[in-house]
Amino acid sequence: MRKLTRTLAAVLLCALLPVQGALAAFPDVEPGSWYEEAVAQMAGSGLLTGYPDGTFQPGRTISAAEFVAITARRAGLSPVPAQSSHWAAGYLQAALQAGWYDWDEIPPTGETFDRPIPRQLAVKILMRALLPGAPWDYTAESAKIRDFSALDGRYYQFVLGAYGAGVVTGDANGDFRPKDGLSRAEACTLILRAGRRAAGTAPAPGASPAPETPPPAQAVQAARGGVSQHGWLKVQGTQLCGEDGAPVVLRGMSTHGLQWYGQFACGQSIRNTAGAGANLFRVAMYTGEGGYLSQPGAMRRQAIAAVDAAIEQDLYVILDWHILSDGNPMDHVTEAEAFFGDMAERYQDRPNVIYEICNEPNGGASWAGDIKPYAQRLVKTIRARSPRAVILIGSSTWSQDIHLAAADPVEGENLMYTLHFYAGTHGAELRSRIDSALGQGLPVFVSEWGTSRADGSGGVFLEESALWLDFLAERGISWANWSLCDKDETSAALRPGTPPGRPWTQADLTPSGQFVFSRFAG
Ligand code: IDC
Repeated sequence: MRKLTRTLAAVLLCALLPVQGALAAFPDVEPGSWYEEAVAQMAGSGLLTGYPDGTFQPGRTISAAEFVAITARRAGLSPVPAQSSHWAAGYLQAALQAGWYDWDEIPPTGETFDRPIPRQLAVKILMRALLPGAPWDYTAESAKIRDFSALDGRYYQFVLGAYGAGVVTGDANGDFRPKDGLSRAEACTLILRAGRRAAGTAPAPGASPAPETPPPAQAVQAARGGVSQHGWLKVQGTQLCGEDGAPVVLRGMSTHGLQWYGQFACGQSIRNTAGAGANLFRVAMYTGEGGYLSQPGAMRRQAIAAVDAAIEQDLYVILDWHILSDGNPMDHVTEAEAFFGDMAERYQDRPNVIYEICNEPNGGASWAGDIKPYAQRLVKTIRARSPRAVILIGSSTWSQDIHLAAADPVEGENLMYTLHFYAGTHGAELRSRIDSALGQGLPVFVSEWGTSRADGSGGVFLEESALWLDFLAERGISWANWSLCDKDETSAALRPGTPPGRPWTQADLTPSGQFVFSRFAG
């Protein structure tokens, strides 16, 4: 076995080491093929050669060891002493030390050195080695990758950066196939392109002339799972499903208060959110704090404009009666009935619209005495105009008391119950409350959550947020994140001063925004 390993190592070493005269055409490299130039260049620079029998084997899958060794040579990284006797161990150790990849991705113990390197990892290594710090634009680039949802989150920035730099273009179907292997021909092409970009001999696509003005606004359809795909939603058991009965998970952004940050609740901002992969938008219409109760006409107009803009982007859209300082929904039940009656009539033919009838009851509002009777009235009002729409119902303690709703739910179809959490404040206890509620048959919808503490600030708590989102993903629970605005608070997705009216780049997003936008796909 050991001998065999040595022989194999010798063959592979031979396949990689520069050999004089390697420029001679390989019999199996088709003249005029898409990879011919890359192979010739790479072989000509002595970065790799053919096999001892004179072939190059362009279609053969490249191993982790081969890819790292070639990239290291291209980047001028010398091998360092390593424990394993594998032929490429010195290169792999040097690359690991240089931070091109993490220990778990190619363990230095060697068992995966000779396995195919997944494309997403190859791109990470390439970008770290040759184009570190390349900018990445989530909105622009993720839309180009048809199978973006198959990509693991830890590779987003590298793959998006590689697309932005023109290093990767995707296959004929627009797929990246992040977990597939890479042929030797493909590897040569990628390494050559990245090397040229690093040397400044290849312009970044779209880099010249530098756009002085933002690109024109373009309609972007929801990247995945919008209304055109799923149609009228229906609740089956505890799961939200599409018209065809298949489970659907909605993920997207909530606005901040329309009365303060309405500029992020229209046109381009909604388009940017859809373009980043969201299929949900929540329109938070505060009732108190200068909201609907003090200026019903203006707030109604703004809410309608936001809903219409979301519909245009193929998004599902939650119309949220955002009670907060006014903690008991019964206090303004008449206004709520009038508003939702009007809206349910207006949007009765629109499968997009979801009605959230009371954001967060709090204070003295009780489930049995106030919230449930309120919900029964509102469900009746909405159902009379829009019989199929999904209706979201809050609970006491800022929509955390779903156990009370689970024990005594409202009668009717297509009703879901909201659970709100803030990752810096709420954790395992609320999660287990969700599991109990689901176990009792209560459909749960996280119509608001934040990466911050419950006051909208503090942190940012991304690890806790990731735990939460994984938990929700495992259970097929939909969510909207608080909030799409540029307020100087950690829960805000945009940096202060970000213009609402142009496409955003990664640099416009706060750490919270970057994290949340990267999780629309799951
Ligand atoms: C917060 C905003 C903050 C604003 C405050 C009061 O982030 O800028 O000053 O409301 O209007 C909720 C509410 C949501 C809160 C959010 C964070 O639904 O309106 O927004 N939060 O405190 N419930 C739990 C947390």
